[in-house]
Amino acid sequence: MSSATLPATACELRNSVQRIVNETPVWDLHTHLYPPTFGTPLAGTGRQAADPRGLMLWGIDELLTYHYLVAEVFRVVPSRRFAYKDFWNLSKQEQADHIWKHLFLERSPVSEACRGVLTTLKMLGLDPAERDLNVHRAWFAEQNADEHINRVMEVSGVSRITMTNDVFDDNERERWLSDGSLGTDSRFVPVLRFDKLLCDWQAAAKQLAGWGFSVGLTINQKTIAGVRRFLEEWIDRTGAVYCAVSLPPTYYYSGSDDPDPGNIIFRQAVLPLLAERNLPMAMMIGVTRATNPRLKVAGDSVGQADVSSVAQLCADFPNNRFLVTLLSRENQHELAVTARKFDNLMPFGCWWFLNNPSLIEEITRMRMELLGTSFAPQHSDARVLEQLVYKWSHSRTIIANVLADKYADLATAGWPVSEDEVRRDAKLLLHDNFADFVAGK
Ligand code: RAT
Ligand code: ZN
Repeated sequence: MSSATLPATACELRNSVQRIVNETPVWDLHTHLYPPTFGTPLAGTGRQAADPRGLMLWGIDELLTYHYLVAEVFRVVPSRRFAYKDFWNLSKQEQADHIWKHLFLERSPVSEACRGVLTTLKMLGLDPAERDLNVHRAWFAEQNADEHINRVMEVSGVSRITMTNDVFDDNERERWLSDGSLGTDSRFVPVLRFDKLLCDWQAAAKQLAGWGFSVGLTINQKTIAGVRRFLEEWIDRTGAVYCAVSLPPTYYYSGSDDPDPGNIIFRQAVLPLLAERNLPMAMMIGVTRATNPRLKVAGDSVGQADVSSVAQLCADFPNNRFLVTLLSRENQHELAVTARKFDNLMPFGCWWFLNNPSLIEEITRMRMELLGTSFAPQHSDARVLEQLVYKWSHSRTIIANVLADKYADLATAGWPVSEDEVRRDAKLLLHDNFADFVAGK
C-alpha cells in the first residue's frame, strides 16, 4: 500500500479517490434484504424450493416491480387507463413486463430507479442493451440463490448487509419462531424493527397481550415491564445490533412528561433497555404512510419532521445512541447542525426519495462541511438483492467526487493527502463510523 501524496492534478486526484472509494468495503446499515433461509419466491438452481411468501427477493422481475418503479409506471399509464386493481391482479412477471414496456421500451429509462436496473445488469455482466426480458430471466433462473448473494456482495463491494426484522410482520415473526438459526448467516446482520410499538400503542398492546406478554392499554409499571420482556426476548432471539422505527413527519417528542402513549413506552421501556444492552436506536422520520393506498407499498409520501424532537431525545437520554435519517430534503441542514451538538447522534443515509444523485451530492457535501467525516453518508434500503449493485455504485461515485473536491481544497490550503489517508477516510465513511457507533466506541 502506498502512502505517497496523491497526484496534484485535479483529474488524477479524482481518479485515485474514486478508485479507493470503490475498493473500500461497505457495511450497508439499512436494507430489507434476507438470506435464503427466510425463503425465496424465485428458487434458481439451488437446493432451495420456491416459497411464494419467502422474504429473500432477487431477480429481474423483482427488480422491475420495485415499488419505486410501480409509482413511476402509473405516471405514464395512469389509473384512468389501467386501473390499480388490474395492475395488482397481474402476476409478478406480467407486472414486470408492463413496467419494462412502458418505462424502458416506450420512453428512455432516465429516472434513477430505471437507470439503476441497467447499471445492475451491466455490473453483473449481463447485456444492459438487451431488450428481451426473457434473456435476463433465463440468466437469473440459472443462479443459485446462496452463491448469487456472494457474487452480488462482491460486485457491489458490500461486506455486511443489515436486515430489517419486523417483529410485527406475521410472515417474518413465524419464521423466527420456527427456526432458531435464522440469525446466523454472518453476511446478514439482524435489526429489530417495531414501528407499531411507538405509532399505534392500542394495536401493539393487543398483539403483545395475544402473544402472552402482560400488557394493558393503560400504561402502568406492569405494562412497561411486559414491553421490556417482549423486547428482551426478541433482541435475544434475533441478535439485533440495533433497534429501529420509522415514524411520520408528525412525530413529536416534547420531553420527559410527554403524554403520548408511544412516547411513554419509548421513554420508560425501549430507551432504558437499549441503554442497558448498549444498543443504538434508529429513527427514520418523515414518511406519510398510504398517501395513495391504491398504490399499496408505492403509495407512501414525505413530510417535514420536527428536528427539535431529535435534539430533545439526545439531550434527555445521554446514555442512548441515536441513528437518525430524515426523509425530507428540508430537514437535512437542521439534522446536521443537531449532530454537531450531540455526540450520541449519528446522521445516516440519503433515504428513499433522497436517494437521487443530485440530492445525495447536495446532502453529502453539506454534511461533510458541517461534520467532517463523522457521519454515515449512505445506506441502500435495498429490497431486492441486486439493488445493492446500483445503489452503491451510484452513491460511491458521488461520495468520491465530494471527497475529491474537499482534498483539492485541502491541497490548496497546503495540506496534500496521502493514499493511506484517503483510504482511512473512505473506511470511516463507508464502514467504521457505523461499526464504532454500534459498538458504543
Ligand atoms: O425505502 C423503502 O423501500 C421504503 O419503502 C421503506 O422500506 C423504508 O425504507 C422503511 O424502512 O420504512
Ligand atoms: Zn427501509
